[in-house]
Amino acid sequence: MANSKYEYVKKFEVDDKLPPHNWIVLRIDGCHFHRFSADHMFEKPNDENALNLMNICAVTMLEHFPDIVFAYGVSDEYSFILKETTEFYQRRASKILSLGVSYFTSVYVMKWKDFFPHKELREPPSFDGRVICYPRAKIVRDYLAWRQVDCHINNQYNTCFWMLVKSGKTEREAQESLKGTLAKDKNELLFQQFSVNYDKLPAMFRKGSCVYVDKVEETVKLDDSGNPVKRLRKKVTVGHFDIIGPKFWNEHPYILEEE
Ligand SMILES: Nc1nc2c(ncn2[C@@H]2O[C@H](COP(=O)(O)OP(=O)(O)O)[C@@H](O)[C@H]2O)c(=O)[nH]1
Ligand SMILES: [Mg+2]
Repeated sequence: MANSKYEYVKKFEVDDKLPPHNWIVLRIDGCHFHRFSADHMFEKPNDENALNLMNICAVTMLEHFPDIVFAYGVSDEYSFILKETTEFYQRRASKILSLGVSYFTSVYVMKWKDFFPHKELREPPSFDGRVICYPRAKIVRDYLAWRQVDCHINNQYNTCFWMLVKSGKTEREAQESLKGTLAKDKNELLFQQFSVNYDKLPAMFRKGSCVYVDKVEETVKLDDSGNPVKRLRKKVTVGHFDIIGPKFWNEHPYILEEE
């Protein structure tokens, strides 16, 4: 049967193609993870398994979607950078957003038991997401720096807060004693009261996690004279680097290379 009578409904659809030559950032964030993390008894302030689960989901994203060149994650959020020239789903925002969020969520559920073998997943985790376009790699770097500064500020605060609570203060008292303190005051508090050197805490907690495709040299075989035959292999890698300064980007110029 010809469907011409109904086909006009398609005209209501809006074009949501993202502008060309822009880097696309997809940021996902756990919904109500304050409650979710409490219900699943995540360790405070950082739960290593919960963070590693997020990281595995991000690695799987990079393996599945070839145009993601970098990802940065902290707490219950992850940002994925798609290269400026991507033609993934003709750059349609709703497709990129919905596919990215649903795929990430499915992997999170599938991998849950690998990270929490003794904890039942008691409610369906969900993530919200958004896409943002940036016309320059420089702005993408500033975006990532913004997320990492946030990671630092939150982690330093939460480390102090939970140390105080674990030492017997109420949550209100802990909050009161941290009011108006500067970064160096917090480091001092950790050192004086708890003998904790903030800089010695795990890098994953302090810096968040970076996921990217690294080019690693590997020996594939030995030639007839016994010399190694090497080739470059692409490997999705997780690291906890400073991405605010230039060092990481100078060492990996191909990640945000503009065409
Ligand atoms: N205990 C614990 N909680 C976490 C961890 N990661 C994230 N969370 C929780 O997730 C919340 C994430 O913040 P946000 O996205 O602003 O709040 P949401 O709306 O409740 O998801 C944090 O405030 C924590 O309560 C973790 O590793 N351990
Ligand atoms: Mg959240």
